[in-house]
Amino acid sequence: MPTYFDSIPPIKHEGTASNNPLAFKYYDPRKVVLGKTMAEHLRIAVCYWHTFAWPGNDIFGAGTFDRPWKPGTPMTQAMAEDRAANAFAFFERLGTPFYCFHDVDAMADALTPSAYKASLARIADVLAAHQERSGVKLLWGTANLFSHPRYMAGGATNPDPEVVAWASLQVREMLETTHKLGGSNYVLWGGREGYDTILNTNLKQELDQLGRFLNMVVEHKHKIGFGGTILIEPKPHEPTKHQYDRDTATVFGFLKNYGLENEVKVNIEANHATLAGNSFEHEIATAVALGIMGSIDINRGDAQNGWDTDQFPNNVMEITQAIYELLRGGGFTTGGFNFDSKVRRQSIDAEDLFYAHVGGIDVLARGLLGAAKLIEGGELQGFVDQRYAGWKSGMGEKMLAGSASLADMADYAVNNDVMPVRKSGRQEYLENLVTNAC
Ligand code: XLS
Ligand code: NI
Ligand code: NI
Repeated sequence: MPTYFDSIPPIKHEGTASNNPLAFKYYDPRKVVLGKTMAEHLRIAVCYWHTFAWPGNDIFGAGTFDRPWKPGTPMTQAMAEDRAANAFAFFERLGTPFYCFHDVDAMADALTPSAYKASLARIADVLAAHQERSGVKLLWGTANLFSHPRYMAGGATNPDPEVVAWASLQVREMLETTHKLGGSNYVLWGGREGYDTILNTNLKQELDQLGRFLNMVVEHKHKIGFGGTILIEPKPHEPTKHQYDRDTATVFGFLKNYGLENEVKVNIEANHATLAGNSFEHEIATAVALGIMGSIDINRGDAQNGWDTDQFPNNVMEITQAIYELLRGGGFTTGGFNFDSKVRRQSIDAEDLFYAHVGGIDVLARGLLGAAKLIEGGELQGFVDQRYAGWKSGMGEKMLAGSASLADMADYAVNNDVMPVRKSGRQEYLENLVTNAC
């Protein structure tokens, strides 16, 4: 069957001397870095929604993309199959190992709960056949609990239990579909799990609903024997004014509160981190520190506006710092880098989809190489280790072990006439190390 991408040759690694815009300059899937191949480190996925389901609309204007598989229009089974064939033609040409999708990105439209089940099952068989034929795997699946008007007041946090029953149906079916397709993770992004105004919201009730819902998802995961990781994707707002999963630290508190900190990890998105007023590397470092680092949605925002613009990453220094934090935490296990990024509305050609991904993947590869240089050089880690060396012995060690009290520490200061010597934090020196590694 012919596809939209037939004129595009498979993307190859040609190295930094190449001028070919449809070739990787840095990403060489077989290149070994710190004992693993680039492909194993980065575990790259293409997302179905922005790249194949989004028609190129924005809040002021209609879709600009004229793709043969008709993004955005009501979908029949034939259209859904056409979309899947085109999506896999894209993945295969790009040569990336994974993809991610929401139920409604891939399936034919269905109005009733039983039609929903049947329609999802039909497209799951088609996706399974494409996976089998191409070798492309599912990084994660998810259910869309935010687009349909029924979810205007929330999915799991809706005031109406009948809406939560619908949400349960979609999540159960997509969790089982993800399991059937051999997915490595299952993601929950709570786009509408928050409020537009606190005036109409029972916050405690909604948090309890969300906590119970997530427990139900974990119980079901174990019941069906799904071995992948359940991931929450933090975001502070948009579409709601406030989302409960606002950032990684907030999600950790929520998981602790509902007894889920050993069951659920986070899917960190670069642009969501910046919307929350955090840096991307802060979110990764926090997740690593709290033991909940799962996967990453890679994209970037725009410094001049406060939306989730989902642009393709292009800042090598930022990505180097992010991958450095990721590698310090041991790198991905079930997670990977999912390109939750979209081309701009004026980038209407098939080539644009490739330029975007090729560039983004090369930025990740450069970030990986830079991070590996920083790790091999050891200066950054060495500086940090030496900065905290005082905690390895004496009163510092005793305090952390719990054998010195507040009074013991205070008396130590008095008895020894303690006068600490200030030491430079060396920020500029450390920033230069990162710049020079890129
Ligand atoms: C939206 C989110 C969404 C999730 C999947 O901002 O990034 O795309 O990744 O529901
Ligand atoms: Ni995302
Ligand atoms: Ni997003």
